[in-house]
Amino acid sequence: MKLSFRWYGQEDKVTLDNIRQIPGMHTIVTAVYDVAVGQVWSKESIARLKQQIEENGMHFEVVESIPVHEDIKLGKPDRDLYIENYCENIRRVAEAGVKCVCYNFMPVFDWTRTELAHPLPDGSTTLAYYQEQVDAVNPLESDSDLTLPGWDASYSREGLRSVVAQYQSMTEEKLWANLQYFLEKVIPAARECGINMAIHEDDPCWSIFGLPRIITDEKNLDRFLKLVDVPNNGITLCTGSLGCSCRNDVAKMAAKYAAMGRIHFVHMRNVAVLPDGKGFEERAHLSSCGSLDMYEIIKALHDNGFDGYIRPDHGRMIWGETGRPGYGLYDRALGATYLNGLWEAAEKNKRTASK
Ligand code: DNO
Repeated sequence: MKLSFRWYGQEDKVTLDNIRQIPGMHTIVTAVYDVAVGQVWSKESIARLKQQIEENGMHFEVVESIPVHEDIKLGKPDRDLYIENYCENIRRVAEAGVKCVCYNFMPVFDWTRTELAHPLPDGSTTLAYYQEQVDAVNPLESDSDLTLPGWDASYSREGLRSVVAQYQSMTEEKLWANLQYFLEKVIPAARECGINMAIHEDDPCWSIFGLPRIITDEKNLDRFLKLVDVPNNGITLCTGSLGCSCRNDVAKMAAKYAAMGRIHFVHMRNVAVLPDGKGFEERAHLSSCGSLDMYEIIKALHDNGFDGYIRPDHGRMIWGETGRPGYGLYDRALGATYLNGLWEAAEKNKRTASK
């Protein structure tokens, strides 16, 4: 595995100087952030990222994300233009040495939480999702300024309402068809320049605000991989996105999709699933802090030949750190060292077992 860390560019309070001191750090995961969704990234911006990262002794091999324009997900007539721009971005990042591109196909809202600084008993704060708070919001009617992390902040209140309204007649099957249309154009372009595409599961992995969500469980991931059945059409296994539903056996999925060679990127984090569908709280990475068995997941990846990129996902805020929710330095760095430890254990365990 290649250990990686997400960095939001020059504006990020967490610096490349900080990140390079985390043991075993290989790859920086980032993107061009100053271009509107659907537009082509300038070669200069991509080259600048590469240079900054390499000057700090790390590699620029993963992009998270090249976002998918809503008109592609909605299947609107101008989607071909946006898909062509998408393919051009793939070619441009490949030229700079990128090997893997993470993206998602969630209508309108990316990852959604209802509390950004939920206090935990040890004095840290974390991200949480309480279903009843989500159920109380109707983006079509709400007159509050809805902004939560992960949401595209460029929407005005009216803009958000209007894009949500366009999905009112969208069924899951229609969204599948639009995803297939996108993949049939994008995957051949990615293959040509050696990029592995890695779709991120929907977070949380169920419908919110009445919008369809389809990248949610094993059955749907099986269906997704068959849409274009080549290795470049793969997944980002996000343990927290899948693991917030008890229906998903994340270790089993890790084993299965790693053995198929279809996991190109892994987001590792732990969640505490609340009883009776009440939601979930994000927790420290350590298995005993949440509902997921992180060792079993890493072991499943390792023993099934996973050799892609892995990054610690969201961290809590600890030691008084302030910053981008989920993306501070300290708790993610603790997560990274824990992942190093789990991987070393899985490796040595397998070696001992085969002696
Ligand atoms: C959240 C992230 C997601 C992810 C996108 C991929 O922390 O994991 O925002 O980057 O869904 O497109």
